[in-house]
Amino acid sequence: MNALSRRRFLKISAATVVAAGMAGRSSRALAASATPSGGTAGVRTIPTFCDICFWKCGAIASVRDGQLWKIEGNPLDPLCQGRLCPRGTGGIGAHSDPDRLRAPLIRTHERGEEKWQEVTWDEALDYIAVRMKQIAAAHGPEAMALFSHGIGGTFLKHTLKAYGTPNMAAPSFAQCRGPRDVGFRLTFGDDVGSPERTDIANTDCLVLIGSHLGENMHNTQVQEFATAVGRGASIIVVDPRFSVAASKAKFYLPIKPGTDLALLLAWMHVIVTEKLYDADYVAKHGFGFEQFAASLTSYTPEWAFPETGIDPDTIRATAREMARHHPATLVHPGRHVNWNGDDAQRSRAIALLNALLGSWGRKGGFYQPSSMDVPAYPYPPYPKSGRSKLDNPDHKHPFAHEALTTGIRDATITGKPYPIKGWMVYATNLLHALPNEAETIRAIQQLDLLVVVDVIPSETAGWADVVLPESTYLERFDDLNPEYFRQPFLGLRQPVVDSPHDQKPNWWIAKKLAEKLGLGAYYPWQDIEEYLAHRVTAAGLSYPELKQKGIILGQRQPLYFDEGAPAEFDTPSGQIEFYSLQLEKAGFDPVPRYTPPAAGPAGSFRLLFGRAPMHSFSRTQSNRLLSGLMSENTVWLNHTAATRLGLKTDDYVRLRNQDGVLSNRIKVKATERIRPDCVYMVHGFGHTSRGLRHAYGKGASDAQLVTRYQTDPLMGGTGMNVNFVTLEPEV
Ligand SMILES: Nc1nc2c(c(=O)[nH]1)N[C@H]1C(S)=C(S)[C@@H](COP(=O)(O)OP(=O)(O)OC[C@H]3O[C@@H](n4cnc5c(=O)[nH]c(N)nc54)[C@H](O)[C@@H]3O)O[C@H]1N2
Ligand SMILES: Nc1nc2c(c(=O)[nH]1)N[C@H]1C(S)=C(S)[C@@H](COP(=O)(O)OP(=O)(O)OC[C@H]3O[C@@H](n4cnc5c(=O)[nH]c(N)nc54)[C@H](O)[C@@H]3O)O[C@H]1N2
Ligand code: SF4
Ligand SMILES: [Mo]
Repeated sequence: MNALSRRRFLKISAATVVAAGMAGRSSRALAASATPSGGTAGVRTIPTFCDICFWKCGAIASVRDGQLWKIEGNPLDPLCQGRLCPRGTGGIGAHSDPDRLRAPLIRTHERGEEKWQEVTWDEALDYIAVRMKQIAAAHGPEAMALFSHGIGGTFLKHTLKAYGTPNMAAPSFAQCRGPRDVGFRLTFGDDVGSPERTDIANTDCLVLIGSHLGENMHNTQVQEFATAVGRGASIIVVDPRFSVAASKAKFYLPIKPGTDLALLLAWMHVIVTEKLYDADYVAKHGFGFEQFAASLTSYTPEWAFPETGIDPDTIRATAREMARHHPATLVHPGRHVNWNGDDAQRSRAIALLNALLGSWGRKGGFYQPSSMDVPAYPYPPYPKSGRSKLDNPDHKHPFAHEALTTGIRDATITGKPYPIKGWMVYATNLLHALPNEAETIRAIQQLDLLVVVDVIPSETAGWADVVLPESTYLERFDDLNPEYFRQPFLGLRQPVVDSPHDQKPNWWIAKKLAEKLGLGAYYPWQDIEEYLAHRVTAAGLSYPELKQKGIILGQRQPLYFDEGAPAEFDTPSGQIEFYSLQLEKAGFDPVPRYTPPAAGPAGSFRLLFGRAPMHSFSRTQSNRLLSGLMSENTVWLNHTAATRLGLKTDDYVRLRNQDGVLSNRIKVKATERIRPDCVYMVHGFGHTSRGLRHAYGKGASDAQLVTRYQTDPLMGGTGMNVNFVTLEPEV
């Protein structure tokens, strides 16, 4: 871990212990799976895995005298190697959050007024089942959609498939990693996965384009980044903002936002014209190299300079630096890559640059992950739907291989290609995750039924007809996690403490709802442990062992081509497609082509956003331990621009976007660490839900300002870095 995040890590560890010690909540520890820890009297330790983000680090929770005490990394876990990130360490604050949802709620007033009455689980699930049956009778079961994010959605997906709808989507595709997966698939025939197959630990040259590791706290990657820095790897960071990662870089390129494709093309121009690429690798595995090379002719560093703001010498020097270290050069594919709407082609350019460097399938580049073979539970077959999913009508975005949240939202608004009348929303805060809040609310107003399953009263819950309070990850079992990774392993989430109120786990909710819908046959198991034990045993493994250790390791497979990993590419040509036959056939550019980003109104700043190490999206601002480390976000503004506007650090402003939307008040951070043409804020703040008593009104929401988005023609992702703001002093 790098020095900065390490310090933060230690800081939060201390804060956690103190605060947890003071919490005094009377949660009863679950003894069932506990293993006595070595020596500390009254302490039980229970292995599980974290859910403060979707990385799923193996964790060991300690319960002291019946109270949840602390949570640490499971040393057996290959993902976290015994260390959680600050958010994971502070995860116990999710259990003790006084603003948690406590009981099922049914709406009593207008949608959005946040007025409900507490009901029993039976009443809530009856209410939902009756309406779901009405929707199926009037419009067909396809008129129900599920939005879910994370492993906890598995059982609700099962119930909704059994009910007969194919319409289910997560924001992690169209609002996050979709373009990257498409760009890499088109090129290598496979995507980079999650956790990404990036061999950061072994790289000699790491290129980060926006990926702000150290603020983006995906644990494995941050640890491996620290290892790479410690080994003296050359780091190249491209970011309009001097990120934590930039502070570790040999080359920092403060690029003009939205122009990365120009830089990538110029880099490839240099590598091709100077013949610095891995010629053997390209000859052996590449398809269409000649056409690709010819397409780069005009993309000189001199051409890229006015586009990107990066001078030609730096472009050449960084291209040569990458080539010098190849194939152990890793141009990181990024994760949240929905920026400008040309994102799949930009991601494809990143894939192509890696292909030139020969890094796919090579040590220090991209390894071949594997997973353990854990058979699915033998459920009855789902009913066949007469109608296909409606998020991408006529395959308008031909390369969308996962469902589009925003496509379901569009169909809900228009009623086409067929009506959507009910939404079930699990562990996603759509009002913070999808661009253009007003469109989401318009869609919600078309519904006959909106059910939100959450742990806290999120903004989306504020619009629901029924709110179902879930047990947190520390209080429940979830589905098994047979992870795809360098080292295959199987992880188990299991309860550490009881839920403090009338909260229930997702599997229970999904099963009971299925029973009320007359779909009980889809849940032949009585209890989740029966299900889990069945699957683990079917995989030839021991469930008691998994409960005791939390992790079972699998057989490590060859990671690189020269170790015997198969050099196979699932593309039409069976090779790495420098020239994409699929894109050509679908009428798109077979090799990436640059179009400059549209400029904003005069005097405005492009709005950029990202992560802070101690928060996850919009889900942790209520967590008292994590909000203690950062209770509101700030807007980063270039120092010169701040002086021109008469603003200084800690002044409050409001941001107004190009469509007149005005944000909550937010503090200025005047800094040299950002270009003068953009501002930056951490995503997830500016909560407007009154039930979030602690987080309410603290900081501003980037999501509210993202009224515009640019849709990626290839795959329907929503580029959200296309909004512009001005700053208004708060008097
Ligand atoms: N403007 C803007 N939009 C974005 C992004 C951005 O940076 N800016 N980021 C994009 C990215 S990369 C992603 S991946 C998506 C993420 O989008 P989401 O997954 O929707 O992220 P969150 O906003 O954290 O919403 C998660 C919700 O799950 C709830 N939750 C937490 N734990 C549990 C649990 O155990 N059970 C249940 N039932 N609910 C739980 C939280 O309280 C919260 O309401 O957003 C995307 N959208
Ligand atoms: N602590 C924490 N860590 C997280 C998460 C979290 O919620 N909290 N969420 C996880 C998830 S789901 C995701 S998807 C990732 C997201 O994290 P990443 O994929 O690493 O990053 P992004 O959110 O795409 O980008 C943010 C960075 O891109 C820069 N940037 C903005 N515009 C441009 C541009 O035009 N060009 C370039 N080169 N850079 C630009 C910003 O200044 C910022 O540094 O983080 C993951 N890790
Ligand atoms: S990266 Fe952090 S928050 Fe995410 S699962 Fe791992 S420890 Fe938890
Ligand atoms: Mo994401």
